[in-house]
This record gives sequence, C-alpha cells and structure tokens, in this order.
Amino acid sequence: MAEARYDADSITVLEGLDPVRKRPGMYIGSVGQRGLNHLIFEILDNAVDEHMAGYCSLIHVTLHADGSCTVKDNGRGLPVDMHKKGIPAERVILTVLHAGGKFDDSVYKTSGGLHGVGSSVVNALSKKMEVRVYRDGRIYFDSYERGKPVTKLQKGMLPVLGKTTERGTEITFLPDDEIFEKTEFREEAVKSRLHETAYLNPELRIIYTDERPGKEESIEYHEPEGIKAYVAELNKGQEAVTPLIYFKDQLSGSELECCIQFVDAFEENIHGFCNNIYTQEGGTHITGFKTRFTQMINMYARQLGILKEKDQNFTGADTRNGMTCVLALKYPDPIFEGQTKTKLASAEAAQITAQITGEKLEHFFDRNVETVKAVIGCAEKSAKIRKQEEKAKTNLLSKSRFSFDSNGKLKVCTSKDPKRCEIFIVEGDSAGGSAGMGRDRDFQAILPIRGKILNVEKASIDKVLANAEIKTMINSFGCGFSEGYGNDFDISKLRYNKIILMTDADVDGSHIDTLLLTFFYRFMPELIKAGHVYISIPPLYLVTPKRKSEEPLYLYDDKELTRYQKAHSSDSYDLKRFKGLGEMDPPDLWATTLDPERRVLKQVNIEDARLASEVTEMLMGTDVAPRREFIYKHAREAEIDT
Ligand code: TTJ
Repeated sequence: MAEARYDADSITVLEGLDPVRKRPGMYIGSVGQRGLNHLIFEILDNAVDEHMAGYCSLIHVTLHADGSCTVKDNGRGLPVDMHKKGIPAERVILTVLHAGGKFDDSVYKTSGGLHGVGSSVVNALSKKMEVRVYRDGRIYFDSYERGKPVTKLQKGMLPVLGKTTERGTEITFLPDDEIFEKTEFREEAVKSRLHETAYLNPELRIIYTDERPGKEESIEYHEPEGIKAYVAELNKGQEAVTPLIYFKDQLSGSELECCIQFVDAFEENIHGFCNNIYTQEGGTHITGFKTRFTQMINMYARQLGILKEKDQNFTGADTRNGMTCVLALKYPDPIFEGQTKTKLASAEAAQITAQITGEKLEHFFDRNVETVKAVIGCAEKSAKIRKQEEKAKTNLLSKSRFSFDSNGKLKVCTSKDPKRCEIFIVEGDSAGGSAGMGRDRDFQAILPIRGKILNVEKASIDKVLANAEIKTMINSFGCGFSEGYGNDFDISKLRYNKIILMTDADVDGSHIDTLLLTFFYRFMPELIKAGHVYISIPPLYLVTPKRKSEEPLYLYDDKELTRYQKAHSSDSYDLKRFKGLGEMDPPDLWATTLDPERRVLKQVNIEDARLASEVTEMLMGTDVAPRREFIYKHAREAEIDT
C-alpha cells in the first residue's frame, strides 16, 4: 500500500517541477551567468535563515573542480521524518515548489524578491543533487537527477550513511548544462555576496573554498563589527565628515539596524536590505528612513539657529548630500514589488523605520552636537548649489512661459488632423524612449510619465493642476477640463482621437492606470463617454518557432501560452517573456502595441472609470494594510472589463 502511494505522489512531484525546467527564466531571472550564480544564493539563503532563527553559526560554500557546489551549515538539519504524503519531509522540501515555508519556523523569511523561490527550483535545474542531513547522531542521504529522486527509500525512510556527532544540512548540486548557457560560477559575484551576508550577520562565519584548477583559494568571511564595518568599507579612501552613526532597535516584531557616515562627496549612497535581501529598487523602509531623517535635520537646524524663521527647509536630497548608509530591516512577511521584485512594498515598514530612526537619531544627536552640525553643513552646501541651479532654470523658463510641455517630455506627431492622431501615455522613461523610436511619428504622439502621478482623489485642484505630468497632459489634449464651478472643457478642440494608456501588466502599471482613469473621470468624463480613452494590452510572451517557415507569435496571457504549449512540442520553439514595456526594443513595441493593424486595445467605458475612482478613493482611506491588499486583489480588474 505504502509503495503504491509513494509512486502516485512521486508522479505529482515530478509534474510539479516540470514548469521550472520549461521556463527556468521565470523562476531564477535568467539562464545566463546571473541565474547560474543565483542557484548558490538560493541554497545559501536557507542556511542563513537557519542562522537568523538562532541555530547555525557556520556555513561552508565550496566550488568543486567538477563544476558542482556544496553549501553546508551547522543548523538543526532538514527534517527527515515522514511527511503526510508518505515521503520524507526533506524530499518534499526539495521537490515541491514553494514547500519551504511549512517547515520553516524562522521569523524573518527571505521569501519574496527574486529570492525565496525555494530549493526545489535549484534541484529541478541541477543535473545532480546530493543531500546529507546530520541529525540525531546519523547521516541521512538523498539524491536527485534533474529534480527526480534517485535514492531508494527504505520503508519510506532515507538511507543512513553512518554515525556522526555533527548537526546540519549539506547540499551539493551540479547545474544542468542543458539549461544554463554557462555552467561556471563567477567567483567575484559569489564572494561579494558572501561578504555582504557576513556584514549583515555579524555572528555568522562563512568559509568559502574554491577547488577549481587555477582558482584555488579559501576565504573566511566574518564581520563581527557588522554594518559598521560595511559602511567603513564603502567609504574607504574618502574623507569622512562625521564619525559612524550607528543604531539598532526593535519595534512591533521588527528590527532595524542602521549605520550612517557622511563623506566629502555629493552623492548619496544608501544600501537597503530587508531580511538580508538587497532591495535594489528601494521601497517603504528607505522612504520611511529618508523622510524622518530630513525632518530631524531641519528640526536641529532650526533649534541650533542655523535655519532662521524666514529660511526654507532643506530638501530631502540636501540632507543626504554625502551620505553613505546601510539600513537593514528585519520584517516579518514582507511584500516585494517592482521589475525585479526588489522593492519593499509593505506600508508598515515605513512607519517602523521612521519611528526607530527618529528616536535613535535624536538620542545620538543630542549627545553629539558636533556631528549634527557637520551633517547640516553638508546640507547647506547642497542647498546653495540647488538654489543656483533653480535660479538658472527660472530664467530659462520665463523666456518660454507658453511652452505647455513643462518637463519637455512630449513627443509630438506631425499630423494636425485630430481624427487620425493618437497619443500614448507611457509609463517610464525607457519605455517612453522606445515608443518614441518605434512609433509612426506622422500620427502618433508619445507622452512618457514617471512613476505614479499625483493622486487626484486626494489632492486639491491647485495641486492637481500644478503637477507637471497632468499639466502636460491637459495642454497636449487641447480641450481644457471641467471641475466644480468652472467648466472650460470643449471636446471639439480635442487634438487626438485616441488617448491610449500604455503601462506594464504589473501592480505598478495597474496603479498608474487607475490614477489616470480617476483623473479623466473627474476632470474630463466626456472624453471617456465619447470613447476616446483606451488601455493598450501588451503581449506577455513571444514564441519563435524553430522552423523558419513559421512566423513568430505574440501571446497576451498565460491561457494563450498554455494553449500554445499543449499544441506544440516544447523543443519546437523558443519562448521569451517580456517583463515590462521597458524591456521591448522599438521594433518589438511597434509590432505589439503601436501598430494599429496588430495591437490590442481595450476601450474604457465610464463604468470602468467610475470603478477606478472608487478604488482610488478607497485606497486613500486611513487603514493602510487593507489598502495594500486591495491594490493587489482588485486594481487590475477594476479598470478594465475582464
Ligand atoms: C526547520 O525546522 C526544523 C529544524 O530544521 C529547520 C530547517 O529547515 N533547517 C535548515 C534548513 N537548516 N539548514 C537548512 C538548509 C540548508 C541548506 C544548505 C539548504 C537547504 C535547502 C536547507
């Protein structure tokens, strides 16, 4: 009976990892050098999680001569007891997608980001994997080939290799050369990641060994001074303006550790982490820190009489002139978003970071007035230069005060015939650039907008109209707008027959669509009622059949992809997934989203727009957590009828 059940389960397990081998890029970002190195980090993160849970002090990372890699820790050891499915827990962890969590009792999971896809993904992409668990005095063994278990269980148990006094988990894997373009790990990338991990975990020792011919070396990474040593290293060779400013504190189940030092430079150099993940795209923890830091410096500048009553506050950028900062937040269950899922989105993280930063900086600055004076000195330098630049800009602007394109981003079209003309409102400068090159400039205008435009439900009319992107939009449409008492909207003056929103098919894109529709709904509802507003639907995939006689094909959603995959054998075509518009080159953009013959547009009706504005209104409520959830669940559905 047990045998039969195991067979059935092992089949579901195999099918479970199938998608990983079919589309490895979707799980590890790429099958190039980065993706390859990422395999190590994925396994390493498990051992670091065990360290953060308080059970592991030493990790070995070894690159072997045969191209394989071993990661070994001295933690509790992966659980090897029988799991519900009739197979050992270790096997479930390494063969079921996202199965880590159930066994993982660490508080600050490294889940999310490009990380956290799980060790089963590494297993699926390895030609061979061997597991040794040192636990209860025994060494348990298991092994896999391309994600499939090849070790025979003994009465459902893992075989025991022998006795041991050690504890821990050891995993050796050989990346699959059928999957990866290159199979040689890059030592610089691996070493710098290990060093970074050591800085962030001062009580952890990591021993790196390269056994590959010609590259033999062994390095121990141990940084008992933690992020202080990290900031000192980042500032090496530069002239320090302040000592190291260091603080660490806990609040509502989170922990913030931060080290700041100012140097004689103009850049700001902030390295943010959440649960050991480097948040390349920033996020709420960084925003919370920056906002509070600026407030503090302005407060001290006034208290010390450096800013007088009539003086304006320093800007955020002023107060970070010359700042080097490492900020490491430990936060339970973080949410990540953005292009590479390295932007922390959890709203509460901003409040926690701000509160700890405020309290601890005050404590420090009150006892180190010379330091806060030095920081204010950096801000004064920056403010002086900023004011000179602003002056130069106003002089320039006053000469062309009728230029409505206040940020110079609109790419106009040649034709003046409103019946033919179209304007694309494009998210991001890079997609805007590609659209500018890929379009038919005779009748297609492009207006790139940056990030999230001002939220119109929240803002007063003055603020809305002061927003550069909104101003440019109103002026370029040519038909004015209606609001409250005044109404100078005149649809007969509209310069474009089609107004097309072009944003990425992700949460950010969806939020921008929602905000833009809210704006139209409030200030130009006639535009929507007359059917001038559209949302462009970019494809998610490009399929290129290997047979030359067949045309490449764009697919617009996962259903289309599944249908295609069912009808074609997986080795008969190449598949590319577009992560965002910014990733497409001009010809791609023309073929998929600009060319009227081929693109897919969704016309927006007034009901869609009303829903969008309701979403916006709801999002402006005071309760932050449900709001975030709501964005994820509904924003995309709300503005286009699906
Ligand atoms: C989970 O709760 C019971 C005790 O063990 C916990 C655990 O998972 N520990 C653990 C996992 N330690 N080390 C790992 C691990 C180490 C490597 C190198 C690779 C993997 C996949 C996991």
